[in-house]
Amino acid sequence: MTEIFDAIKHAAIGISRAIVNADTGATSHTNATGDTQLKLDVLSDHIIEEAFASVTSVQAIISEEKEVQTPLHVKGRYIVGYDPLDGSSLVDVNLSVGSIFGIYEGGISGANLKAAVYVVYGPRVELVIAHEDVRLYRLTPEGAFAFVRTLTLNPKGKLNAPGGTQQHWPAHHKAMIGGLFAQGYRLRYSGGMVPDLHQILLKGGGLFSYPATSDVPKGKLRMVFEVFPFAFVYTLAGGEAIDGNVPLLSLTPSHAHDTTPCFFGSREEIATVRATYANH
Ligand code: P6P
Repeated sequence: MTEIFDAIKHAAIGISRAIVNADTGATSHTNATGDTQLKLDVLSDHIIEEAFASVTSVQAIISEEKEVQTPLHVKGRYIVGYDPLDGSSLVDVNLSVGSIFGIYEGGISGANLKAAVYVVYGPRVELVIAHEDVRLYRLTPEGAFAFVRTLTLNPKGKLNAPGGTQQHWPAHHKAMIGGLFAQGYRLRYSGGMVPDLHQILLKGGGLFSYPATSDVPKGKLRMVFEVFPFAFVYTLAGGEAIDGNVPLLSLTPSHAHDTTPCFFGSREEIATVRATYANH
């Protein structure tokens, strides 16, 4: 697993440099989910693909930006699913973006996820590795990722990151989100999954939600590249991650680009979600 983490660190440094001056224009292509691909999406994907080329423990890599997986080493133990630059359209307005990685063994499903890594490209470049525990690293001026601290979620937090278009939220979801704000939760939502979930994790807890809505009835976020890795991180940090009813890590996609409604948070907030969705 160490050589996988080292490859991700190498790619993260390359992507952090590319973001600073890259052309953020659109290509004439769309990815498998129908999103318009930015030149920076393609460049980030290429940087990651190059970083994994010599990692013999990786059997294949599968990118959110590609329809099919790329075979690497036939005797490799792991398949790495990744979103090379999540929220890339936010670079244009100089907001934080991120890369997300899930390391799977024995097939791609929530139960087969063995480790997760994400990178936040913000005022600082930070990287979180979830394996035996959840560890925060920060890129130093010398170009190394220095360990900062382990991360855990309190049983109850203060932050609320409500995703999705409010006009399309189901009524019970709207009432639940309104109830949290009525209790004094602070709204923290940038439209970038990685910095939004990173903030809740580092600030002790709360709730990030992207529900099924009338315009995206199966949710927007992708199981393999985004949802499973963060479900792994939040669960290992002492929180929970569900689709409204069952643990997200109990799900198996029928297609690599499948999406799901998702709720990540501290235990008390997830209990509120479970109670809200129990009859819907
Ligand atoms: P909305 C970015 O495009 C992304 O995939 C995630 O990073 C983010 O959480 C979500 O979409 C934002 O979606 O519909 O709230 O703008």
